[in-house]
Amino acid sequence: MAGVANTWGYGAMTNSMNDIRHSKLVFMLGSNAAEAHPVAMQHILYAKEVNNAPLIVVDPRFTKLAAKATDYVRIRPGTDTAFVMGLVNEIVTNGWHDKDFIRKRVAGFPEMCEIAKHYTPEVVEDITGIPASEVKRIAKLLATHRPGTVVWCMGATQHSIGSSNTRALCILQLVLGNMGVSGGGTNIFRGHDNVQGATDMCVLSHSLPAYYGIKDGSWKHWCRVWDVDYEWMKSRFHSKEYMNKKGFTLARWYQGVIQEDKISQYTPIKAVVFWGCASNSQSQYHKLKKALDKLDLVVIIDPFPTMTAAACEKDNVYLLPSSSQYETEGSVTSSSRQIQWRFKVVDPVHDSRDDYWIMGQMVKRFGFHDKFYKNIKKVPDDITRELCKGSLTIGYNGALPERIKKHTLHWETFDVDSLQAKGGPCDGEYYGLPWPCWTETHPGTPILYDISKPVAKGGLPFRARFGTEHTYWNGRKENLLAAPGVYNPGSQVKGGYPEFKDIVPGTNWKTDLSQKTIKVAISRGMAPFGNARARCVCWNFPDQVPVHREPLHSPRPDLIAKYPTYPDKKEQYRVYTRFKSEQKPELVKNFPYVLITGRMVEHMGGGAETRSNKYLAELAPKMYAEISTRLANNLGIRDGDMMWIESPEQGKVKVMARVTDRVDDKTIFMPFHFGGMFMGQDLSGNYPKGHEPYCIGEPANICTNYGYDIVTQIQGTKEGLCQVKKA
Ligand SMILES: Nc1nc2c(c(=O)[nH]1)N[C@H]1C(S)=C(S)[C@@H](COP(=O)(O)OP(=O)(O)OC[C@H]3O[C@@H](n4cnc5c(=O)[nH]c(N)nc54)[C@H](O)[C@@H]3O)O[C@H]1N2
Ligand SMILES: Nc1nc2c(c(=O)[nH]1)N[C@H]1C(S)=C(S)[C@@H](COP(=O)(O)OP(=O)(O)OC[C@H]3O[C@@H](n4cnc5c(=O)[nH]c(N)nc54)[C@H](O)[C@@H]3O)O[C@H]1N2
Ligand SMILES: [Mo]
Repeated sequence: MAGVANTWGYGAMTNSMNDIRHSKLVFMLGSNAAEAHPVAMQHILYAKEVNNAPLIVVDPRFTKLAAKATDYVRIRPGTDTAFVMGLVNEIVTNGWHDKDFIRKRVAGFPEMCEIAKHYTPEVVEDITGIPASEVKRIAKLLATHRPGTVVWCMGATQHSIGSSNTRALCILQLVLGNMGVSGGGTNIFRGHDNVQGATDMCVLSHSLPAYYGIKDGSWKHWCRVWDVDYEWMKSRFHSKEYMNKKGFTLARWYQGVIQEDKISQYTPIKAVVFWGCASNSQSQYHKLKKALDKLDLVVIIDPFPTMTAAACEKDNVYLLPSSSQYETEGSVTSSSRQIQWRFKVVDPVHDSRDDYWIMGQMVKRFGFHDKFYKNIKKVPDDITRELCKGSLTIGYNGALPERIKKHTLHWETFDVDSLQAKGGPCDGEYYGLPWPCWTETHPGTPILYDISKPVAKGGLPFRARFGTEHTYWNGRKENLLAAPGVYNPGSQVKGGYPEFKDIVPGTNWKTDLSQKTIKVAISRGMAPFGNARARCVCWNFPDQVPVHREPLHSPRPDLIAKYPTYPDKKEQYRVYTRFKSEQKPELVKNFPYVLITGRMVEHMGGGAETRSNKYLAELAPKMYAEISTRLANNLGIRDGDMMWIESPEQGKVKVMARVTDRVDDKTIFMPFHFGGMFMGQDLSGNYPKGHEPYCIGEPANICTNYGYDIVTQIQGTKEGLCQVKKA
């Protein structure tokens, strides 16, 4: 069957939640941490209160986080790249950039500046709606409060140019010299419990575990780890081509069934397994629903039936009740790259089984249990051990189950500010052995790219990953390794160096399973992955330097002409993806409002869990849309009235109006946690009897528009257009 990937998240934190306590400024773009990361808020508020750090919040909505900001910046959805490149330009123009850091540790700076200079404060104002004076003021705040941290979340990533947003934010931190230092960094607050672990272990269709790309060498590496024959593995695929071909993503798998966009696969998809995934989290839901009706088989492995069960009209669905996190154990990895052991609280209740058991049974019935489980004597410890053994790229190899458990059991011995244990059985180690944890005695890496510490004590330079030299479009050639004089204390080489290889002939630090290469590097005071410069120019991306491109569905036809989107992509993760052919300037006439979506603190994801909890359901029982006072009055809509929100692709939902000036007069916001309704129709009769959630509502994703990131194919659920009518 085709692989299906979850590409929601993007990246990992370079520092940690706790390290924000050292920040002199906190810049948050597209995050509503007050609702989505309420525990992390304590560190953000600490920086604000104790360090007097400005808290800058960039969001189209005045959110609960914005309410805590010292500086709230209202931005037009989908224009963050223009704003951030504008900040970069303003910083460089005024000479506020960290010249020493850039000279020694950054690549492609002059080329990046050539592009950034287009984004003058006036140009930024036109694109983003942020006054030019605000652009200048925020740039000055960033320059005068170092080190500052940059935090981003889904408001930055869920766009057709989401990957450009994330790169622009990295460039901002490089220009300010805020990388590799406590209080700085690029800190992506991630999503689910253990989503970092899930990404690290590859719930993705374009790589193998630990970011080993799907290539022959990686397959051979993992086959060695799993102790299975590579030739046998190859024989499991339709053809060699498919072994190394990216699969479908979670955002677009249903195209593999309905094929509205052309697919590049030898067969349509016939069956889907939802393993801890609620389908109403996917955009264009009315189209996904068509796929559910067409499939031969739908399997839901979840503690709850989810909206998927209610949406399936055919008798093609199997429910396998899985247990919850409290009824199982294993390792989980946090946003801050820290690993913890989760101990079991109770045995699985009712007739549920834990995910390991279900997985084991499936593998048995598919007939290859003997191959994959022969070295797994104890579940889950031996599974963790196997992942550690193979995941050398991100240094999971030192985080063995015994060490993780010891940390979790002694977490009171770790310091809240530094994350380091003071005395006790984990003395000197960092909590959760933040990856990379290179050896069985390595303390973990609390801050990535920090050259003030020896590598053996948690320091690291930037990784050498893209060769040692590059020639830019203007003909300039640059050495990509770090400048002389840049090295971690104790390094045998006093400057840049490439990655380690051929210590064991024919292998490198990523593929040497004896781990000798890594140990040799550390014993020389050096990083296994080399010591290079961080890139401002990514020659392997569609835009080498991030530039503004209008959202696919934009309210500004004039800017579509000036900043058009990409050409269509013929084969992106097995499906044709429309960009240019989808960007129609006239759309705004009939769909005049911008639609954005996001979270509320009371509910989680598709809401199957939280809407099945009567206390949370009581706190937030109703699906709604935020609409500004002026717009509501113009449309004759009063707070609490029902209204229809309609998408350009014939999706529509009937929801309650919440009249509020959190949103501006052109923007509608909907939370995406509801399900159980479909375009005005009540589906609660479709849930298994007794398993209806306590509250139901329309899925916002019926209205979220077509549109996907050019690199990751994340769905653009934070840009789009809609129409609003009183119901
Ligand atoms: N209570 C609760 N907590 C959660 C979750 C949950 O469902 N419920 N989900 C978890 C998961 S999986 C994730 S990924 C995280 C997500 O955490 P967040 O990304 O913080 O949550 P969202 O509300 O989706 O989006 C954040 C903000 O982005 C803004 N935004 C929309 N468009 C734009 C734009 O173009 N530019 C900018 N700058 N901002 C924009 C929205 O108005 C919103 O306030 O939360 C995690 N935590
Ligand atoms: N419009 C819009 N859509 C969005 C977003 C948005 O901001 N706007 N955000 C996107 C993002 S960032 C994300 S991450 C996705 C989230 O989308 P999903 O991952 O589909 O949403 P969740 O509800 O968190 O789904 C998790 C499911 O796992 C089940 N579950 C919980 N514990 C276990 C377990 O131990 N085992 C098993 N097998 N199942 C378990 C829960 O009951 C739930 O049904 O939504 C995306 N969709
Ligand atoms: Mo997420």
